[in-house]
Formats: sequence, C-alpha cells, structure tokens
Amino acid sequence: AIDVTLPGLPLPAGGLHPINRVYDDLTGIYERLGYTVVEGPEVEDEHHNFEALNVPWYHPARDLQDTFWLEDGRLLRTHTSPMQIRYMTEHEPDLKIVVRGKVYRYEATDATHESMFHQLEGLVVGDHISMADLKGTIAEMARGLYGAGAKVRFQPSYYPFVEPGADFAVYWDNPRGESKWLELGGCGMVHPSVFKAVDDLREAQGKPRVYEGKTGFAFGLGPERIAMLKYKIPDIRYFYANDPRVIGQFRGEL
Ligand code: TYR
Repeated sequence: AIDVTLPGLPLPAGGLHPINRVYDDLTGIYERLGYTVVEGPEVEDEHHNFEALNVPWYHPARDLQDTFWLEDGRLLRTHTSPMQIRYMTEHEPDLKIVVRGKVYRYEATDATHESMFHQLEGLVVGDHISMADLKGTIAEMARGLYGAGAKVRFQPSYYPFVEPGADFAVYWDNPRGESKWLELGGCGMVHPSVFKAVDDLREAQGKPRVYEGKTGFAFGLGPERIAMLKYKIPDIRYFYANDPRVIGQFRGEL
C-alpha cells in the first residue's frame, strides 16, 4: 500500500551564481531608476575598446600584457566601456543604460584578481547632465545595496574617456562591525572626444551627428567585490573554479 502521508523526497535544486545575484540586485536598482539593461560582444576591436574611448596607443592599458589579443587582430574586451560606443552609435540621446558582462585581462591571478571577471557599466547622456547627477546616482545605488544610511566617497582619478574622472567607494556597514570603505569603481563626465568618436562612426554609417554638445556621465564597477563581501567569499578564484562545494552553498535559494 502507499502511505500518502509520508513526506516527499527532496529534489536537488539549482541556484543562482552569487555574481548573478549581485547583478540582479544592481540591475533591479537601475531599472527602477528608468535605465535599460544591455549586453554586448566579448570579442571587440581595438577601435571600440580603446581608440574611440580616447585611450591613446601609448596608454599603459594598451600594453600587450593587459590585453588578450586574438590571432585576427581583435581582442577580448578589457572593460565594458566599448558598449558606450556601440550603444551611442545605434541610439540617439537622451539615454540611460547599464551594461552587464564579462571582461578579460591578461594578468597574474591571486585572491583578488582573475583574468576573467565582470563589470557593470552605466551611461547617461542628455542635456545639462552634471557631476551632481552622477554623485546622486552612485549614492542611490549605494542606498539600494546597503540601506538608507549608506555613504559614498569620491576621489579624483584618471580615465581617458572621462573628464573629470573619479573613483568611488561606498561605506559598507554591517551589524557585526565589519564596516569598511569598499572601493567599487571608476566614473566621470563623458569626455567630448568620446562623443566625437561616436559621431564619426555614426556619420560613416550615414546617421546624423547628434552627440556634439551633449553632456553625460559614466561609471564602471565590479560585482565580484560586492559578492565577496556579501557572501564572505575570501578568494575571487572560487567563483569560477567550478567547485561544487562553493556553488552548492547557493543551491535552492533564489
Ligand atoms: N572602464 C574602467 C575600467 O575598466 C571603469 C570605468 C568605467 C571608469 C566608466 C570610468 C567610467 O566612466 O577600469
């Protein structure tokens, strides 16, 4: 006879990878602010990854040591910023996007560096966009991640595709007293050279030049940093080593 009162057998359940959970948190915040979430190619050309982003040939980021080059002269994108160029070439302002995806750097790996990692890139373009809008947006993201009391800090920095440029950190304050400034990413006001490069690409495709005189901000950050703190993962390499003891801890929880 069948005892219908016996409990069922638990079925093995999958779960979201910690990086995808952090991406979902972040894109949720930006979708509520009216942003469109996009993705783009991981194999890029030099023009989109460097040239159009105002990264000159002599910039250290161009060093052969940082970039995985393919035999045909293309490369694995070293950041998600080339999607700024691709999106603006296809779309006219005003726009608000976040880009999610993998990026690659030819570097030695250690507990905080992997040759493949992820970025979330933001781009806002319109009229009279200011640094205050950028700071407010980063602060809103910090509050979405860490609650109403979250603090943000900006320090001057240099990225060729923005002027002025800054690095930003959020104050990560948890009840167990593990508070610290978490260096999250870079940001700044879109450099006029970037808008010019986009208009040049648009013109070559027979599209109108629409970016001259526009203003905008951009930012880029690494979800790995957020996930390592949130889920207490001590080594970035654990995310991608395919060790079921790591990923198995995230099973069955969505
Ligand atoms: N692309 C930069 C990097 O990979 C991050 C960044 C993105 C910095 C957008 C500024 C910015 O406006 O390090």
